[in-house]
Amino acid sequence: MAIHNADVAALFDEIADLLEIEGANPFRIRAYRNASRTLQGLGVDISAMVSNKEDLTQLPGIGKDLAAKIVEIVETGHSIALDKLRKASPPGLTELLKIQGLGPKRVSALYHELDIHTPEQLYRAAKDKRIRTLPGFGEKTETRLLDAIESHVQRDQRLKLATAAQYAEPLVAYLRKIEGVNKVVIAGSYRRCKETVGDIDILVSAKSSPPVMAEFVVYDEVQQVISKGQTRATVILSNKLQVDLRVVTQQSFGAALHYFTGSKAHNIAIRRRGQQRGLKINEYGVFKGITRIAGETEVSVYQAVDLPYIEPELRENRGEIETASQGLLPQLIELKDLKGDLHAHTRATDGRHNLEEMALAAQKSGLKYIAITEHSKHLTVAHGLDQRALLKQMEEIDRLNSQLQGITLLKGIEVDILEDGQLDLTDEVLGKLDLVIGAVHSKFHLSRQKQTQRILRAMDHPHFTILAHPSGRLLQQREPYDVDMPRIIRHARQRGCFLEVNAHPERLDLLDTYCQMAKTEEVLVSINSDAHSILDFDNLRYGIGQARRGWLEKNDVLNTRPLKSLRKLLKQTM
Ligand code: DGT
Ligand code: CA
Ligand code: CA
Repeated sequence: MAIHNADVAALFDEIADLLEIEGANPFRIRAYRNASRTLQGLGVDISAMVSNKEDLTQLPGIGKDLAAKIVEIVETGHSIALDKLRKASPPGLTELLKIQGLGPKRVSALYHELDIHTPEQLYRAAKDKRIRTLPGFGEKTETRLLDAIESHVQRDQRLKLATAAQYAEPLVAYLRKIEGVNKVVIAGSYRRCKETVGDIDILVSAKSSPPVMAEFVVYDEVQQVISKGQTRATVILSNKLQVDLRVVTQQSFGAALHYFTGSKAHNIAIRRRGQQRGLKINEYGVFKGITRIAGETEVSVYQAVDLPYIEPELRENRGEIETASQGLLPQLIELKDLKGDLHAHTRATDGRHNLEEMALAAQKSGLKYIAITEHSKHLTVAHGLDQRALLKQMEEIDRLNSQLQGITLLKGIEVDILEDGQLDLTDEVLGKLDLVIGAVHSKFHLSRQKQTQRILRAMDHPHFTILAHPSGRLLQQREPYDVDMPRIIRHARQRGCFLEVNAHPERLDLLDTYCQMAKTEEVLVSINSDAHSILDFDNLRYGIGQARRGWLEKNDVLNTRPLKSLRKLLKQTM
């Protein structure tokens, strides 16, 4: 079975986790984490690189030792170093790390002091009020942990969209090569660009279905065949991802695509609309009595119920059908509409590449400008910049801008919003920048009122431009902090500042429904990669998906503006 980038990354993460619980050298731990990040963002297949004998040390953060470990994992499926670490600790210990609020230090304390190494043991200990006795835990932490364990246990097996894509895209390419296959399209929540997907639904139109079925179930990654019929099959891939495949005829393709794209709520509403017109709609077509009147294309299905085509990202039955019937659907933003990226890091803090490398990579992705927005000094884990280091970087940017052609670097900062709403750098230096992104990176557990006030106060700062990842959630890892988002959106409007749609696959933050609210309030959003490496500009597509789910158009997005208009808009905030 082929080893994917994500598989190697997961093993490296596990090594880093175990080393950290063990209390190993922080630099060693960091090296594994960096390597994992490189692999997760890598656009090329690491297995292919290994079999082509390419030099892996070319990759950011991969030295000789890690390169050898990658080769070992790709060739054997495991790592001896990891096996050793696993042996030295009870199984399941790393499972505890997935519980919100538990880092390696705390897991280490729980394990060494209370011999806790499973979520169940942790739950019992918290119920028995034993956790609070540990130094550094306390009663509050104990209560918080109880909630966290509960949501951990309930968490389902959904995959992040970008992770699913790593598996789905090669499978689609494989299916396209089968003889007699016309079209292969992924439907379901994947096509609607939901941030996580439960399974993958693939539709194929082909001359004949048996060869497709036969080839599908022998795909290299298939671990288990759940069912296999004449025209449909379900399998589980090696990463536990379920894939449903259906082969349909050309004349039903549109109807099937519509049906299996969903959402279910949207389908039901469309079917009802059909019934009102005396039509029956199912995955085979649109029927008047026994006559098929539409179904070859999705457009024909919508036409049959007097609607224009509705984009998949809108199909959640959140008002799109009514809006479509009034002819008022938005013209959704597309990736090519982005002219720049306003959030990127370099090696000066926790990024992997230098200014010039980032600028050239952005240009290669079709962008005209990028803002360099390093962390500020308060964020010590990321080596945040102080005033002096920032001023020095600004000089470098000036120098580079005078050399670069066709791409412009903007001077920015991702400045920490401190607990009291102050920003982590002085007005004097912030005033010299092109833009100031404010971000919450600490004190996630303030009360709703305090958290909201903290952010509102930061936004009132004279130099504040964009609120980074406004909810602070990390998909499947950290819930959004408790904050009055409608109030923040309204405040952004009054204040004339902007909100970020952070495109990182783990963030996708602003949330889709709040994108919609920002649009209604006429607050522009900025779709930003938050790039920490030259590979991360690829993530912009997930930000676009998120924005499309939030009904956003080109004009609703700050960084679709050409540089000159952008500068004007930025000036207005400062
Ligand atoms: P997921 O997989 O949980 O992320 O979400 P979906 O939307 O991909 O759901 P899934 O895979 O269960 O089904 C794919 C599509 O098939 C779904 O979006 C709509 C359609 N579908 C499934 N079951 C029903 C149903 O009972 N009625 C209707 N009208 N459509 C259905
Ligand atoms: Ca699905
Ligand atoms: Ca499905």
